[in-house]
Amino acid sequence: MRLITAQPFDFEFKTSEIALIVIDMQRDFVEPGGFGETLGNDVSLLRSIIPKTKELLEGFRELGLPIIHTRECHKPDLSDLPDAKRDRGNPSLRIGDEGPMGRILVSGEPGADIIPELYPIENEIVIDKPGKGAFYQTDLPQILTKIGIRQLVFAGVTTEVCVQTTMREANDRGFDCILAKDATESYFPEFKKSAIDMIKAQGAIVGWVSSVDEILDGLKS
Ligand code: TIU
Repeated sequence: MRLITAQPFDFEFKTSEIALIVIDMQRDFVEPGGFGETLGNDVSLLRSIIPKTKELLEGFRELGLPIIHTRECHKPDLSDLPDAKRDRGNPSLRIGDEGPMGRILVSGEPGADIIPELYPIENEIVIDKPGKGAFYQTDLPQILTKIGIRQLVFAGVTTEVCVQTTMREANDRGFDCILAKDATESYFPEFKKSAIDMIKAQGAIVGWVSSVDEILDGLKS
């Protein structure tokens, strides 16, 4: 039995069944002028996790374990963008509008791409998703089945929005999920803390929580 030290209790895993999923580390969320900032957020808060997320990514690369990156973005014709999502709230620019990094949250634009520090390399899977959850209107379920994955290590942004939504989708589909708490961040520190508390409560009702060092120690031991 192989173990990662975690909360609320150690996480059992099989090397052949575990993958890393890095959620939405896109310029639109972590750089000025993108979607995150149009919503009124201080995007600099999210940049603090880049070094630890890079360590996690490089650890998985060294071990030759599968890596999935997601990007929240929409088709250029916005046919996959519900009016309810485009019209919500009072952002300074809406999805599809032209911003300093191209059209906000549109596939193929510089802002929708993954930040250079964490850019995918050959053979890593990249999933474009129109929703907050990565299982909604994507090929992710079929891809995970095809490569035999049943356990997911989560990193990325934001903790209580796309990370938590995807963890809950995965949990309901029978995946064991573990969140790297120092490789995820929110625009709201109190929401990050609450999301982590919710995930691990009630005997890991959504999943486990651990650190990058503990995850890599467990995988390498
Ligand atoms: N706004 C916010 O916190 N997040 C998102 O809109 N998407 C993701 O979390 N990726």
